[in-house]
Amino acid sequence: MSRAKRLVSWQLRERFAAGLSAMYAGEVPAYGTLVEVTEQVNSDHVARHPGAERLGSLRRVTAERHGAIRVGSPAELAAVAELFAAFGMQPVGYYDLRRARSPIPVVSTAFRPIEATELARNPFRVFTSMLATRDTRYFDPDLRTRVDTFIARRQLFDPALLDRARMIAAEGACDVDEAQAFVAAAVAAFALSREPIIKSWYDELSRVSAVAADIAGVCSTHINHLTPRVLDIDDLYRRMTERGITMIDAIQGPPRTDGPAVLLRQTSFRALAEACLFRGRDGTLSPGSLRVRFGEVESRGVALTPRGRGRYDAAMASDDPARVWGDYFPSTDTEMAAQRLAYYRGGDPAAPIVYEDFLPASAAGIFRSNLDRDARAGAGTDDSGYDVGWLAGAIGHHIHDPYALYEAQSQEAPPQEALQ
Ligand code: OOG
Ligand code: NI
Repeated sequence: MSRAKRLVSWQLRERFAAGLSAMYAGEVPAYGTLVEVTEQVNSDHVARHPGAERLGSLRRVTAERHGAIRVGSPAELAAVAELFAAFGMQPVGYYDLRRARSPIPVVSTAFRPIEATELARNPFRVFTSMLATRDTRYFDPDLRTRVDTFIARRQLFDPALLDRARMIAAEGACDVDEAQAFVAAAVAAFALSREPIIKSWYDELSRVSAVAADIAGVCSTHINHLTPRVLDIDDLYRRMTERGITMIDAIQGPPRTDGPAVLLRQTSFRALAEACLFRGRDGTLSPGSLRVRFGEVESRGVALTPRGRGRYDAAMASDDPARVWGDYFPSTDTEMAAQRLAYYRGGDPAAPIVYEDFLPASAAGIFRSNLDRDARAGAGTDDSGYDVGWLAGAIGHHIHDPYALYEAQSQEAPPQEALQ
């Protein structure tokens, strides 16, 4: 029996990431510049540094992106989980950004492939945050009810799209002639809506937090940034500045060091304000603008073990992490592996396992640096009950522990050809 050609989940994921990238480039011109400069930095870097592909092939890194979205309720997060499952992306890790030095009223997870071969094919990931409406320090009971009601009435995804996603996830593949429409519909669900925004509601939420307004002040979600991966973030920073794009922040995460790159370094720039329409109390429409999207770039290093992460946190607590780095970390992969500070496939120092996740302090810094202002938590204690177990139960999905995934990878044999 002849069967229609099928696309498997990584091929769908590759098309999904590419589709979002094309859409975002059309919407946010500075993103196009960022991708262009990133590709130049990466090919220059690989040409000059033998072994530069040890943390991922140039092919993987060139296509590599992470996006970020924000939703308003566990039901919406569950819908996101169903959609992303069709692309082989599962929730990994729990980030409580309310605990950051500059708190943000969200709890988050990241959807990504979890197997080494899948990550090597296409590692697309989406940092996904949920508004913490149960946290009474931000939302009093009356406001919480109104936010929850508003969220419950909107529909982020067409039910037919979610039905298709469930079927594709169950089969692990999709007929090639259906794939294009499915991916296009999934991409379109994350476009910035041009629907009028109710001004009084948006403003009321903005007084709680700019993030609350961005999430619950409108009837849809949107990709708020799409981040390419660069092999030399300091070089990128310099070249973007030369192009006249002001990178707003210092680089988040570990300092530049001579030893093995660890975890994740990120920096961002603010996108331009985009036109929108506000609806006033009397129903009249007036033009306005919002700055809800931004640009970000990242570089990735080796994944740290819990022990390495303890050292990292201690180094970062210093006033000058770069100066004290050598007190916490050795300068070679061999030593990192011997001291069990980082993960290496089969324990082989020549085969570092790249960090595939995020950092809560950096994530909060990225959120923060792109807001005009954000509110502080009100007084009181946190009795919301949010934690990873609560979130997993609320969305009805297991949330993978990143350390367990790295640990399992480190037990695998050193790399084969496919991972190079
Ligand atoms: C997410 C910010 C976090 C990162 O790379 O750490 C993030 C957001 O602003 O919605 O994307
Ligand atoms: Ni990001």
